[in-house]
Order: sequence, then structure tokens, then C-alpha cells
Amino acid sequence: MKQLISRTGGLLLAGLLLAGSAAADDGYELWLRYNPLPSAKATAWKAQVKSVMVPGSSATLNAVRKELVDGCSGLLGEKVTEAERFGDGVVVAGTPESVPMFSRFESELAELGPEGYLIRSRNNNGRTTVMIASQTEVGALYGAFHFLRLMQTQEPGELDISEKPQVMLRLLNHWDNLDGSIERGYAGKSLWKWEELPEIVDPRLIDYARANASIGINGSVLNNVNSKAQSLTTEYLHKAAAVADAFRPYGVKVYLSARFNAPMELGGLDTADPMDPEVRAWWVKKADEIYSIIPDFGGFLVKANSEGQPGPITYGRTHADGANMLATALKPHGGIVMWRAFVYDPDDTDRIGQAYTAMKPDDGRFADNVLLQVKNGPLDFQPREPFSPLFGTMPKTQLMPELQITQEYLGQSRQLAYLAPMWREFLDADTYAKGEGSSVSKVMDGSLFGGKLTGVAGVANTGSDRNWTGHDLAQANWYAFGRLAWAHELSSEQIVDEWIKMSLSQTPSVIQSISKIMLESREAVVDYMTPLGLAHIMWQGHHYGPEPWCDTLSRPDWNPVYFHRADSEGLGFDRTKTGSAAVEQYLGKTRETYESLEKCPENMLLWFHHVPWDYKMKSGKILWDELCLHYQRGVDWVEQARKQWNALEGSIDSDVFSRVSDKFAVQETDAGRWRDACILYFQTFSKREIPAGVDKPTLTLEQIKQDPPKEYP
Ligand code: BDP
Repeated sequence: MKQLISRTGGLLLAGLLLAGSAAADDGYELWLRYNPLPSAKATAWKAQVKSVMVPGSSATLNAVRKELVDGCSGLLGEKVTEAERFGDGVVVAGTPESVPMFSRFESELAELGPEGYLIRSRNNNGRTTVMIASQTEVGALYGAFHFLRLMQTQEPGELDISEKPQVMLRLLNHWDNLDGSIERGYAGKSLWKWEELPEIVDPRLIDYARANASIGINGSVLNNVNSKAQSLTTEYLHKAAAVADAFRPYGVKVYLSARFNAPMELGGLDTADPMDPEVRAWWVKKADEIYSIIPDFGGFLVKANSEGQPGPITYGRTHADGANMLATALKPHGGIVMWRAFVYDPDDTDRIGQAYTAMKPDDGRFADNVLLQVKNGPLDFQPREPFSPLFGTMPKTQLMPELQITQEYLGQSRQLAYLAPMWREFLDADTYAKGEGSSVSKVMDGSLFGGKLTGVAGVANTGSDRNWTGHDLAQANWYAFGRLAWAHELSSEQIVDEWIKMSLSQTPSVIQSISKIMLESREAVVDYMTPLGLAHIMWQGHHYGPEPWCDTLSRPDWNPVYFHRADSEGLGFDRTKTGSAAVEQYLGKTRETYESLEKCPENMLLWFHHVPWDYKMKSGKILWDELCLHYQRGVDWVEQARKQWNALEGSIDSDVFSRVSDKFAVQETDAGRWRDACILYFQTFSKREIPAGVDKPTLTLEQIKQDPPKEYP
């Protein structure tokens, strides 16, 4: 009924309807809304799903049962009961322990591992039953979520599914500060209310864990990588333990960012040197304490010697020395260390090459419970970057990609950018480490180089906003991260299709329309922010809006001018041997392609080359014209997408519709500002006319500079 309310004329009607019917859709339920399926589909599924049976009782099994009962009831539009016996139309879920007949699957389940599961249907003379089995209760929970997803994305039929995750650690990184603020958070405050913990545990934490479990995320790093030692005090460990208790039934482990000099700040030592026996002893004791308070604690994430954070380099030690010291302390308890490769020293070499220079010598030196956590690109979560050359060049190190779900550089929560296509590009990139076909995803899942541990991290976009992610459609990025972490070969199309069907609509034309908008959205952001391989020309500090002229920051490699290198000749950063030579960190054909001006993909051209303004592009146009047209194309896209979205009024929930519609209005204005600012600024170098087909800016560059974009919120 909600869907029939028109945005403009329906307020009164909405009020009347709401008085007696469902509450407004505030986005809180994410992709777990379980709205009734269209009647034909519901009828078809009813033949297979009449009741649910989840024997046994534990926090996790209770969660499985509740999910299946609530989910099936919601989708089928009628109360699905609990069955006492296995029979026609029963969906049964559990482990061989809780469901003895599942012991027949034992060898199959063993192959699927602790998180894997199988879903089987059996048809005996028209009587259908569905079995969801796993070695573990959490695996059964994953299976239950999978089954519910199937009900929303497929027609019923025979089921013979075996699933297991492709990487072991599928984690969210929360850049949450202990004061409740979130670094690069655009959806309210931190979900963890440290001041209330451990006595009061916000029930929302359970909803958070449940949402993560539904997409297979199995760990959360609770605090910012720019960490405070305070998070490792006994007081805060008890708070983290309360969070861990809330997450545990959903298979989500708790991890903490560790401040490297905690032995000094908390332990009163006068050094944090990883080779110092007292420092080592301090960490061993701290690890023992952590595990006495949180027995299944996951481990540490560490940002060291980066952007002012303390680290081992200060003491003449290596990154491996630092990581291994922590790894030694955690090892007896089964804990791990995720050591970040986001390091860049203020020297005169190209910033994007510095992580490689710093980390490569340590290849093979990291302990086996250490993962090196590497951002997807060599710079910093830009709308488009090539993959980091560390993937492919550290064969003896367990590497874990770090993706950014929160849209620091992609319009934050004010603009739509569906990120799966960006992550796909990264996962599919060929490192050529072992010849053709050595994709980043094979490095990630361990199949290329081996390794005991595998993982992937996503910097979370969640916060205390009622809809979790600020922009309703940004929920899809949280969803997509989880899905890709579980099954990295999934296509962006499939993921968005699932998400729309579960979140917004089951109507094919509506799905098609939203899916098109979302799939195109990231490329549009690239077009109006950083086309053709430009990067890091966002406004200083908050990184929202354009500031390509900025040259006043204390480090050269924080300034946009450092990255775009515009001059009277042309635009772009020469990273070939005539320039910084950073392209030489890539291997094989990738390197050959990137280093050749002719072969380099145009969408990375200015990343690797300084290109004359009148350089002939593949389109036949010169670089300057092409650049301007990309900016225009991005803005045009937003205008079109906004229209397409607004045409959905009445076909999706009215509240979701209008929230997103409002966001599109902002995106349109801000995309126009990007275009105007960048074209006017680069024009001061190119000295060329703005080509036909590009809207003339209404403001001057000076006027634009005087009016900085507003920081979130
Ligand atoms: C940059 C962010 C900064 C983070 C840093 C990091 O601007 O807030 O602390 O990355 O990843 O993108 O450590």
C-alpha cells in the first residue's frame, strides 16, 4: 500500500494509511525487509515452504529459526509455522548434531568446511522438503540466509547447492573513534556507544551482526586505524567483550586496531622497539589479558609509521619486525595480525610507489599469522586507480585487500556510486605474476601463491543513521562487499539484482531501471570528478568537491597539483622511465600496457603519462576536448539518472523514493560544480576554448574557489 502513495499529492493519504497500516520504510531493515513476494511467486514457493524446523537450542540455532520463520512468513504473506517432524513442505536447518539425519552429509560437509553449507531439496511423490545443513551452526545460519535470498531472487525448483566462502577473513574495518565520531563516516555516529558499554548493549548491535551474517561477513575491527591506546585498557576490553557477546551468535568476531606504542602510553615503557624484551613481554601479557576477557578475539589491525602513527621504523626495525612481534604474542591464542601497507614516506620518490619500496623487501619475512593489508590501489581509494603492484609482487606474503565501502572520495553519502563495478575491475586485474590469468582475486583467495590465511577488508559505511548508510542506495555497497568477499566471481549485475529484489522491488521493469542507474553510477562519478586517470584532486581535508588548484598543504604529496601535474604542455603524471618510473613496479604485459602511451587504457592515461593537450585520443579528439567532454558526460548522466529515478515515483516505497530523490538533487548540483571547477582550472593551462557540447560555466573560477564545498553533514 505504501507504494501507491504519491510523493507530491499523497501526504494526507500517507498519514491516513500510516495510522492503520505498516510504518514508513525508513531503510532500517536493509536487504532483510522480507516484504511479501508477488502473489504468483509466493504461491509457487508455498508449495515448497509450509513450515520450518530448526531443532535444538542455542543462540545461533535460535537465530536460524527466527530468521527462517520471520523471513518465510514475510515473503509468503502468511504465518509460517514451526514443524515438529520432518515432512512435506518442511524446511529443516542445522548441523549433523542438531539434525541427526544430516549425518549422511558428513563427508560433503567436511569438504565445505566450517562456514560452508549445502541446501538440498527432495521431492518424494510430490512431497517436497528442503534441507539446509552445515558442520557448524553459523554455517547453517549462512545457509538459511542463502535460502531466503533464493526465495526472493528465483522461482522454486530443485535445489542442489554447495557453498563455501572463497576467503577466510571477511571483515569490516570501522574507522570509529572512542568519542563516537567516525573518521570518513557519512552516516551519523558510531554504532558502538562506548560510554554505555559494557552495562548497556544497544540492541542495534544485534541487527548489525545479523545483517553482516546475512552476507557472510565474519569479523569487525571496532576502532579506527588511527587508534588510541585506550582501546587496549582493561576497561575498554570489557566493553569490546560486550560487543563480542552480541556478535557471537552471528559468527562475527571482534578485532581491534592496536596502537604500536601502547607499551609506552599504557605500560610506561620508554620505547616501543619490537626487539626490546620488555616491549615484547608487554604485548604477550596484553594478549593474554585480551583472551582472558574475549576468548575468541580475532586479532589486531595495525597502521604503523603512516600519517603520524607510531611504528617499528622509528626504532630502525622493519615492518615485518613490528608485525611479527605482535603475531608472536597473539599466536598461542590463535589470533592474527593485519599489518597495513598504507605507508608513504615524505621523500622525493613518487608517492604511489612508496608502499612497494617499503614492503617488498619484507616479502617472505612475515609470520604465518600475519596478513599484509593492502589498499586496492597504490594511492588512496580514488574513484579509479590501477591495482596496487604489491598484488603480484609479494608471492611469499599473505596479502589481504582493503577496499573502502564508505565513499570518502566518491561523493560520500550525498552521491550515488555503486561500487561493485570498481571492485570487479580490481579483482579481475591481471598481475601477470605467473603469466596471463594471475588475477588479483587469485592472489586474494590464495590460489596463486598459496598461503594459510586469506582475507579481505572493507572500510565500513555504517553509522547511527536510521538507514545505516546515509544514502539508501549505499546499502548496496555494504551488501556488495559481503557478497564479493564470499564469492569473488559474482558479477556486479547479479549482486545489484539481488539487492534490489531484496530491498526495493520485485517488478522487472523497476528492477531494470534501478539496476541500470546503479551499474552506471560509478563511471559517472569518475567522469565528473577524475576522468582519464586523474586522481586526488578533491577538496583538502574532507575530500568532498573539487580543489585541483590546491598547493598549500604541508606535504607535497598531499596536494592535488602534485597528482595532476598540469602545465602549459599538458596534463598527467609521467610514471614511465622518463618520469618517476613507478610503472616498473608492475609485471609483464600489465607493465608494457601501462607504460606505453599508445597502449595504456585511456581511463588510466593521466595516471601514467603526462599527455600534451593536443594529443589525439582514440575518439579522434584532442585530450583537452576529450577531458571536457568527460566532465560533461558525467553531469549529463546525473541529470538523466535523476529523471529516471524520479520516474519511479509510485513504483517503490514512497519514503525511500523521496530520500533518494533528494540526494539526486544534491548530486546534480555538485557534479556540475566539479565540471565547472575542473574545466575552468585546467583551462588556465591548456588555454583552449571549451569545446562544443559542454555547458559553459556560470561562475568564474575565482567565484568557485571562494565558496568551498560544505563538509559532511
Ligand atoms: C585516507 C583517509 C584517512 C585515513 C587513511 C588511512 O583520508 O582518514 O586515516 O586513508 O587509510 O584515505 O589510514
